[in-house]
Amino acid sequence: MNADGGRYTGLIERYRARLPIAADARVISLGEGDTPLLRLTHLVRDAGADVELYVKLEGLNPTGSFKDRGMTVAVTQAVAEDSRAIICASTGNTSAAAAAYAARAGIRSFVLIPHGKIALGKLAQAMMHGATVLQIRGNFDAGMQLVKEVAANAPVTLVNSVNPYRIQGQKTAAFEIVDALGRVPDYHCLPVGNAGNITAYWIGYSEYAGCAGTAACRFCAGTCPYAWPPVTDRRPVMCGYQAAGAAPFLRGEPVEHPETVATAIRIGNPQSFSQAQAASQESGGWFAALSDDDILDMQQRLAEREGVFCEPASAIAVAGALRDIGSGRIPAGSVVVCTLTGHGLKDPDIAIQRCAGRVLEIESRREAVERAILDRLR
Ligand code: AN7
Repeated sequence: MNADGGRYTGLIERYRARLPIAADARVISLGEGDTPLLRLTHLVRDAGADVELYVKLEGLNPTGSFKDRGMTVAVTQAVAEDSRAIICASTGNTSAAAAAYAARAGIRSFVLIPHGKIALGKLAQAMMHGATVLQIRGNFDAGMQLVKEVAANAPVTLVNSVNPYRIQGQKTAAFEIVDALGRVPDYHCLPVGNAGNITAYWIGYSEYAGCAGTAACRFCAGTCPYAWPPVTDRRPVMCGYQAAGAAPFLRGEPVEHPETVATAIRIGNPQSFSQAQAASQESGGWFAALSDDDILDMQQRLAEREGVFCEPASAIAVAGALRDIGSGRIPAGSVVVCTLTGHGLKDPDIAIQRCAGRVLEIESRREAVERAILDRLR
């Protein structure tokens, strides 16, 4: 037992041997990782499907999204390099995580966000944690271009997923899934925006399959130092889902004006495009697109039928998985994991709009309350 009495202290400590963090580094952590892997029952039964379907609840990370996994490693490394400030462009979640981990580290954060297209909860987080919030008259892709140029000149560390330490942290979600299931899932389904996460999962699964550090590893071609004996000999098929209005992977090229209600994945020019394409091909997987209606329907069904409240961008993974299960593309008997990337409370506006009319205005009298109950239970 260590000085912390063995309590969980974050993913760097848990997976330290597989992460590029110096032994004497000051670890910047908020206790991220170790998120639940929940089995869905009602939605599977509703669909008449014969699969084991799990959701990885990444919205239960400290800032409410999977971005914390990458940020703990990226900010730990930035501090180890004596960086005094970090910068990112973001559709919201990266900025929330960057702001929080910078606060924890005692350094400055600068975040570029697209005008008017960021969920309220995410903006509140960046502001509350003391980030300098720069709202640009442009979209995420324009912001990404700007921060790459700025970080090349100014004394700030870029913490978008082009920073390889981000990807290293995010790969740990794949480890957790295999560790929790005691096996590799047959299919892994997730939303794809800037494409860092699908890249990270594939690296994590590949590492557990003993591919990393070998010439066969498409990502490092044998240069990465984390050559481990395989934990398993299998890897899942990777299924990436995009909003129909922001689907560069289906077009095969960048989309100039991406639009979707799922603002988190309103991205037209993904920075990890080629890595994600390689992961998809190598795994025998595919990309598919869903409409905004499909996304919002599934967000609501997850909330109503399973008690799981995720943000719209996250629901796309389950919408896509169930559609592909229904068509047989994902065969019966499969073990399927979907990543629910962010918490539903991030975007209260969308949820409240969606549920308009669900609040009953009644008089402040016992009879009125009782009538409302009896009406509903009839
Ligand atoms: C909830 O915060 O890009 O394909 O700037 O917030 O790894 O980009 C967010 C992305 C999925 C897509 N789900 O992941 C940002 C940002 C949620 C997200 C994605 C994002 P990537």
